[in-house]
Parts: sequence; C-alpha cells; structure tokens
Amino acid sequence: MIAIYPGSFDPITLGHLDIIERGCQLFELVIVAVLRNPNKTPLFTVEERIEQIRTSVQHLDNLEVVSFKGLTVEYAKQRNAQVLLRGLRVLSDFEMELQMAHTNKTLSDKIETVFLATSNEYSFLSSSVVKEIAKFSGSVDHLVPKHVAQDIYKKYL
Ligand code: COD
Repeated sequence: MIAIYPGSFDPITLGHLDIIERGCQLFELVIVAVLRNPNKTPLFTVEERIEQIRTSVQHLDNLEVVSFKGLTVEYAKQRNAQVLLRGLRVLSDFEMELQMAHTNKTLSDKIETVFLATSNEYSFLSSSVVKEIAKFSGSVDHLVPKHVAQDIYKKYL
C-alpha cells in the first residue's frame, strides 16, 4: 500500500521524522509531499525543504520526497496512493485533522486518512515552535536534524 505524507515541512522536525520512520514500517512506499502553496510565505523554499528532508531520510529506502500543487487527494490519485498519512499531537490537531480528513473523503471516498499518534517526546513540537525559538536566538539542536538546525541559524543570522 502506498501512503502520501503531505505537509508544509517548513522545516522538517524530529516529530515529522518520527512519523516518516514509523510510516515506512507500515507501508510499502511513503511519499513525503511538500505543498507548493502560493498563499504562504515560508522560511524555506520548497526546494530547500525537499533537500532538507532528503538529507534526513537517507537511511530509509521505501520513501520518496516530492513537491505537489493543488489538492492532496488529486495528487494521491495520480500516484495510486490509497492512504494520506497524518500525525496527531494534541486535541487541537484532532479538530483540524478530522475536518481535513472528512473534506478529503468527500473529494475521494477511495482514499483513507491514517493518523499516527505523536511519540511522547515530540508532542509539543511543531515547525512554528522551532522557528520561534530560533528567531530569539535559542538552540533548536534537540528539535530538528543537525543540518536543518544549521540552515535555520543561517536564515536568522
Ligand atoms: N508529532 C507528530 N506529528 C506531527 C508533529 C509532531 N511533533 N509535527 C507535525 N506533525 C504532523 C502534523 O500534524 C501533520 O499531520 C503533518 O505532520 C504535517 O505537518 P505540517 O505542519 O508540516 O503540514 P500542514 O499540516 O501545514 O499540511 C497541510 C496540508 C499541506 C497537508 C494541507 O493544507 C493540504 O492538504 N493542502 C492542499 C489543499 C487541499 O487538498 N485541501 C483540502 C483539504 S482541507
């Protein structure tokens, strides 16, 4: 079974990486799909984020990292994926994720959303938290892969 793990990944965190690694144990192929979203001003370009993710997942072989535009379910159909993989941290994630899963189900009833609960140590972790800490010169070494931390420090220099 093929799963798409869609997201912004601006930047990838250890929480995302944990979901990717666990997803790779469950599915034949996991496609990490970075949304090209013209309505957002990200810290990193899509190309930078793809590079960061690829460098972080070199130890996994049933994985692809790509970008996509438009609706996630349409991209999933193009790739013959049956599953959208998502992570859940806190109750507020659940509300938003459930709404998204129901919306996606109305767009394609053949594609299921599968949620993985965050690992305990990453339940507070988001890309926004990482950017907030780095912006105020705090260390993010324990929150993102090493090369990503270096990229973040360079951006905020
Ligand atoms: N532990 C576990 N899971 C985590 C953690 C963590 N510490 N941090 C993040 N995650 C999970 C998130 O809950 C999410 O499931 C996933 O990782 C990706 O997170 P983000 O923040 O990088 O990406 P999002 O949530 O901003 O991505 C949103 C999408 C791009 C998937 C969404 O906007 C989308 O599908 N857009 C395309 C348009 C579309 O199809 N719209 C219809 C659906 S409403």
